[in-house]
Amino acid sequence: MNAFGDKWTFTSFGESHGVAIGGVLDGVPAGLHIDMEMIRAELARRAGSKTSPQPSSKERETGVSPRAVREPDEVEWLSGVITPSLEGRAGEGLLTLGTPIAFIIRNKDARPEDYEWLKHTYRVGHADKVYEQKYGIRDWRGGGRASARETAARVVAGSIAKQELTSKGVCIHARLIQVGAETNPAKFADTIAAYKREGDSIGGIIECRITGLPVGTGEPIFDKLQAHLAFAVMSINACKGFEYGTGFEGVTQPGSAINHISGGIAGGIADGSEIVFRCVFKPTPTTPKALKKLNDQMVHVKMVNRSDACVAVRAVPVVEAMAALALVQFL
Ligand code: EPS
Repeated sequence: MNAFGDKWTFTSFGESHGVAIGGVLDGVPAGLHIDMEMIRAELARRAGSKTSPQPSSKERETGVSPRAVREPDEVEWLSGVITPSLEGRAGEGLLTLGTPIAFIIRNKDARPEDYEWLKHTYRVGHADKVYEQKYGIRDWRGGGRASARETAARVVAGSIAKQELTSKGVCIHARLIQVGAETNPAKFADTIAAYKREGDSIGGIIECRITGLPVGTGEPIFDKLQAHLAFAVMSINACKGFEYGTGFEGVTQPGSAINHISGGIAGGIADGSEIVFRCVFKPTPTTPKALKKLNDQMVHVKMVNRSDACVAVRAVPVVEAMAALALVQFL
């Protein structure tokens, strides 16, 4: 389904080349202050830049989707918030009303015509085919509902959740720790650029660290904290694996060497230490190389340049957003 969470319920909607993508966030208490600058900064990170909505030339070279760069990602608030001045209060940002918060982000750089030739052709490793098999119909314009564009709505909702968690002393911080086989962050950009030059893509691993979560957060047996984090993170497009604590690599170590590593969670309950989880993102299936196989004439060159060479780069704030949406349910 398209809704996440039972206390703070986030519903995501919209297709990549439709009018807009957006969300409804219900269950947010009244009177919270929303820092708009923080939301803008998170959206800019998601679009490929840490500091501004316009990625640097270096970032652009190294495989960030040019469409994501061009999309202004301006949030239009439809309900659930008012400006502090309407309440006779000073300050920037918005105040929550306790009613459903609805917002949209218009798709400004939608170019469905670039995708027309994929109407009846399915990309290998993409969701196109199963969407059509399941529903008998699909929005073939870009990635449709399965496009990473949808993650912008998650970042807006997640940022609100993150602000609430921060006010309670909970900090969530994710970073890219591996690109392909490369683990030196200084070499990530060049590694991605090399795959991009080949018309190819590469996967990546993100590590997320959470501090300040009260001991006891998490509800055994079926609502274990790690199960909720995994459910949230694995719902992100292209995410193929989740591990925490000793993870998969722990299998090669004797218990005496690794039993002290809890990953911040024991028995599904936060133990008060830092929570550390990792997740892996596969290489983007929409690449010039893959599309050339589908269309030898390559008449639709424009479209092939629209995807990321390493989607894990832009997934970092999305992982934080989904972790925040998972954790805020426990407050
Ligand atoms: C993406 C492919 C392109 C990207 C998109 C991520 O979208 P589409 O094929 O749907 O036009 O531009 O990124 C964004 C537009 C964004 O805002 O993140 C993909 O393959 O996931």
